[in-house]
Amino acid sequence: MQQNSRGIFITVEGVEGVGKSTNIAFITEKLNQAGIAYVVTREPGGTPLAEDIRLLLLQKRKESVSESTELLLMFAARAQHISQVIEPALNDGCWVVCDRFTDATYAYQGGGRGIAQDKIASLEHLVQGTLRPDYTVLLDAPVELGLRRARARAELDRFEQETMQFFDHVRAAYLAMADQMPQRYRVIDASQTLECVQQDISVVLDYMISRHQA
Ligand code: Z5A
Repeated sequence: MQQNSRGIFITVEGVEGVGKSTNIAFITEKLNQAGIAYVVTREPGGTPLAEDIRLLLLQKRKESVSESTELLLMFAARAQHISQVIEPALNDGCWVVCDRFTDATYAYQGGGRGIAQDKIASLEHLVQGTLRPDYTVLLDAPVELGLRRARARAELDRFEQETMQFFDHVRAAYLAMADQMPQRYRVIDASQTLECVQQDISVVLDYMISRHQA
């Protein structure tokens, strides 16, 4: 279906292994059924250059990575992703479904690494201007559960090697953002069976679709 007005920007967030990739596939299936044009993408990444930066960020290395380097690389990838993928798609009237976005920076670099929120906010302003997600689906589950699922699956990347305390701070930062921005956030209990998680996501998506396709 051809869309005329600006598209809707949906981000999916949560700690590792909570089911972001699995449920993004479900979300896009629902958008297909509703005849909505969409782009599905991810961060860090989403363009060839930003995917190169992703590799730099996730690779395990002997050299320790400074917090500022990590923060700036996240926003460098994001700047490219916004200009090449997100803004053009939204301007074309497509919905954008993004696996993580700037709230991941507040959660991981802010909550996890302890970088001050105002530093992150100044880069957010520089790179994004007024661009913010319309909706954020937070898949929330106890950290141990997500990590168990993620670790059963593949070799650990640089982030996945962090301590439980780090991930507890990440989860707490996400839940704090959900409390502060109830209009944007939809929190789903990701510790349920996949069927129940997807029933909850369906309710949220039906609301978005009815609100924006009316
Ligand atoms: N990062 C950052 O620090 N700052 C930033 O600004 C950004 C990112 C943007 C890469 O992210 C890293 O970048 C990430 C944060 C950092 N750190 N880490 N680690 P990523 O999103 O690519 O990586 P990830 O979070 O590790 O994603 P993941 O491991 O692919 O997890 P997921 O997508 O949430 O889960 P999944 O693959 O859909 O599911 C995991 C398994 O659980 C799989 O086998 C499923 O079949 C299973 N599953 C899912 N749901 C269920 C339910 N409900 N029941 C049972 N089993 C389930």
